[in-house]
Amino acid sequence: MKPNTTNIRYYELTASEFNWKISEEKTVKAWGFNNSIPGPVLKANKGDMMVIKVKNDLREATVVHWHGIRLPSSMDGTDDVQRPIQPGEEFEYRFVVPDAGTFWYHSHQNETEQMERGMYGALIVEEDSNVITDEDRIFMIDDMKLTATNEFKEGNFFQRWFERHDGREGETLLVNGKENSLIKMHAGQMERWRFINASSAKYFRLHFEGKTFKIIGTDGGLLETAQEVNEVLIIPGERVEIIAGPFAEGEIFSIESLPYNRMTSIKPKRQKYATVKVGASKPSVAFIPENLRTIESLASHDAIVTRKVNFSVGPSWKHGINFLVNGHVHTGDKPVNVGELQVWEVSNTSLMDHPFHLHGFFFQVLEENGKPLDYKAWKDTYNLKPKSKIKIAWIPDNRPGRWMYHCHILEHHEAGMMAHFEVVDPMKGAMKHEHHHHACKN
Ligand SMILES: [Cu+2]
Repeated sequence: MKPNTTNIRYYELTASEFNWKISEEKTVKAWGFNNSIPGPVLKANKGDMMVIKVKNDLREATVVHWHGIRLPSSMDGTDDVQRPIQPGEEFEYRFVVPDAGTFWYHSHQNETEQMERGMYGALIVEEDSNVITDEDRIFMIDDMKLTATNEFKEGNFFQRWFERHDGREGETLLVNGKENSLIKMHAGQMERWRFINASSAKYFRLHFEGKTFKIIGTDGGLLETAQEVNEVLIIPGERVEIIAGPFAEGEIFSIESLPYNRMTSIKPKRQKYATVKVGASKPSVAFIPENLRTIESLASHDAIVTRKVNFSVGPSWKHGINFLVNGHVHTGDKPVNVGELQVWEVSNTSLMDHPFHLHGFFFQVLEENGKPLDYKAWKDTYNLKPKSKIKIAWIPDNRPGRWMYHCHILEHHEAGMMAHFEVVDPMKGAMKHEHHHHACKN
């Protein structure tokens, strides 16, 4: 029996600069949490209260965003809702984790530099489900663009122009902060592998040299049923949970990314991230139920659209090209009311892909280019293909305040592809009005 009180999970994160050894040959001047890339894994059970004290020992301000957690607006970790944590200062984040799943935290200030240098970590919320596996592992995927002397240099005008346009991709491929990791597992076992794409712009197309695996979860936790595949696209910000195995003793294979053409000047390539080596067999206790859980549909696929949102690019005097939401950079969108079903058509009229990320709320994708999807899932990040549109449904539950949505290619976000909006409680608005009248009478 669980006690009838909220469990508190207390953590301390210190952001600082430190030397991080990526491989025998490469050490970088990293920025990160608790002298590690990724930062520590934060764990909780569904319903726990997390208290996370963040101390900033960097020479510049930072804020920490808790990607995917349905927390109060004031705890979202953006400069919309808090004063950034200045050098030498600390800030205590405090929120309940209402959903089980694979989440992550990352800097939301000067992200193109702070995240590139390593300011991210995993946040895992355990469920009370019947999924039993032999092992539970986290794979934080990232890539760094380093100079020949392993520095994060900005490059010349043209390199910066392309970085802003394409997003920053590098040749140093990391799994949990290390290059060329070796993952050892036992034959005959089934493991739960949680992938988190923490890179600035890399479209990671997970592949095990053709071996099949089962997708069991994504951004907002478990799917309804496992999906057997031999590859899955994981875009920046997105999470995918899979069941890996059982494999046979002696098997060796790569965790790799297949080429993905997201229509930039970067040439799509097949890239190896890590190696898996299957050792002696061990008995398995794994059990993956047929029905993982039920996901109630928020709306039917032909639901009437309540709002249109458009991602596009346009000409800019200063930069040559601008990254826009509804025709503007760093724009504002209309407020939404607490409890009112939102059906948004989110279109991408540009010729390149953009990962759409909504802060603080999960949505369901009802349609993509007019067609329903293969299976239901709770999402907070979804790929907008070039010249395409999706229809999403979500409900602003009772967490009024300031929120945002944006492209999760960090350079595009910085260049303006984002919108702020407010969730408002119309009842509270009315009450305030009443109070005002009382005040007048008195
Ligand atoms: Cu983008």
